[in-house]
Parts: sequence; C-alpha cells; structure tokens
Amino acid sequence: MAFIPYEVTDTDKQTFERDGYWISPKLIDDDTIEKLRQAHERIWSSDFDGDGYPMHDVRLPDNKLALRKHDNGWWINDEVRHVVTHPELGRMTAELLGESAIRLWHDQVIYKPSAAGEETQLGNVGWHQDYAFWRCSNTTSMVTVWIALQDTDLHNGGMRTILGSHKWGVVEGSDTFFNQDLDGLQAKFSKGEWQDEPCILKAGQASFHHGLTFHGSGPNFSEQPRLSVVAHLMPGNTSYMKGKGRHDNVRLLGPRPYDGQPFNNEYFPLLYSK
Ligand SMILES: O=C(O)CCC(=O)C(=O)O
Repeated sequence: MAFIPYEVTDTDKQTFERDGYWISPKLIDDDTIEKLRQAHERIWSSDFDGDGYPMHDVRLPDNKLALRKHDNGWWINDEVRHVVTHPELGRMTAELLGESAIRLWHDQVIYKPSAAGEETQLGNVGWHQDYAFWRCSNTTSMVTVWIALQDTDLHNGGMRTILGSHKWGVVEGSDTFFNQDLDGLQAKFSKGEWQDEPCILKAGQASFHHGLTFHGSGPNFSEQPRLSVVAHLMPGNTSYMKGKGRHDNVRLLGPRPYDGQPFNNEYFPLLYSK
C-alpha cells in the first residue's frame, strides 16, 4: 500500500482558504485503490479484520438504490485503517489548516450504487455542513478528506461544493446529509450566494474540504457504483464542548465526559505532529 507524498504549496493553501476546499493530486497508487475497492466488498459482506465489532451494524439498506455508508471502517478493516490514519494525510491537513498536529475524528466508507436508467434521489447526499454534526467539538476548523476510488464527476454522482461557504459560519439546521432534496435545501440555505462547483477527481485523488463548507451530491447515472473512503480530521488539541449537540464520539471519551476534555485517546489516533 503506497501513499504518494505531496508538499502542499502556498497556492494550495490560498485555494483552500478562499474556496473552502482543495483538490489534491493523486495520493494513493493503483494497488492501494484496488485494495480499498476490495475493502468495500469485504465490509459490505461483513468480512471484518480483527476480533472486534463495527461501531454500528453494517446493514445493507432495503432498497438497493440507496446510499450505503459506514462510520469508522478503520475499526474493522486494515486497508481503511492504513489510509485514514496515514501520516501524509495528517501532514497535508496540518499544512492547510496551519495546525501543528492532526488526529482522526472518524472515517466513512461510502458506496453510492448505480442508478442508471432510474428516476431516484436515493443516492443523493443533501447540502450540509459537516460541522453541523460535530458541534460537540470546540473547533470548526476540521477537514474532510474524500478519496475517490474511481474517476469521479457529476455523471457518477460526485460531490459538489459551494465556493466560499465555509465563511458563512455555522448555519442553523445544516445537518442535512440525509435530506435528498437538493433543490429544496439550496432554496433554504442559499440567500442569493450559491456558487456550486463539481469536485472532479481521478481515482486516487482527494478533495479536502473545511468543516463549514456546504457540499452535497446527486444521482449516480453511471453503470458502476461510486466508491470512496473518507477521513474526517481535526486539530490535535480538539476537545469536547458540552451542550451543543450529540455525537457518538462523545461516548468514546468514557461514561463521564467533561467539558474541555480532549479527544485524544486511542479512538482518535494522532496522524501527525510537527
Ligand atoms: O459522498 C458524498 O457524496 C458526500 C460525502 C460527504 O458529505 C462527506 O464526506 O462529508
């Protein structure tokens, strides 16, 4: 499994700061892409590495056109773990955020089935801000690294991001990943400004978006599923902020989490420290 090292440039940082996202060059080689595609198959057929359990049941949706996703694939799959905890991802994210250390918040393994010839929105991901789900964290300065396991564009339901929307702050009610009505959500959130840009990626490239950047995705019109592995990353000193919304990660701090408790135990591995 090999990562292809890349030095983030000042121009890359400026793009990330201006647009709220940045697309990397190819970061993982073809062998790693193939292993991650196999990891998908193994996860969806409940063939797990290690002796433990997944964080949530890996249950296939009743409708085969529906999006499948699993959180913390790294608990149950070695290839996913290798990639989402990779120091290179941490180093690049540290550069983009101007942080000295980066930890894993959680990962996602996402499978968008083919909807070729179907009239369906079941594979859609609603416009949302990731941080809307993560308000128990004391910083919005978090990053999602979305790694494409095939060439990805709007034909196969690739992500779209709203340029500059990371500067809008935390927008109330933007925890709308599971709302498949993209037009309705746009009407709700746009307030006139809405510059929608497709994330066009070759297999092995990644898009790095800020925790406040609005993004979503539409149908997969291609004949093949759209596969990705996603790492959600945070600054190394991120801590729990009480009273701001529930997230399963808070349980991983123990039975009596306290306000200000750092997310720094083994559930939140350190990827990189300067
Ligand atoms: O896979 C998608 O289309 C959206 C994924 C997403 O919202 C995310 O990774 O933050």
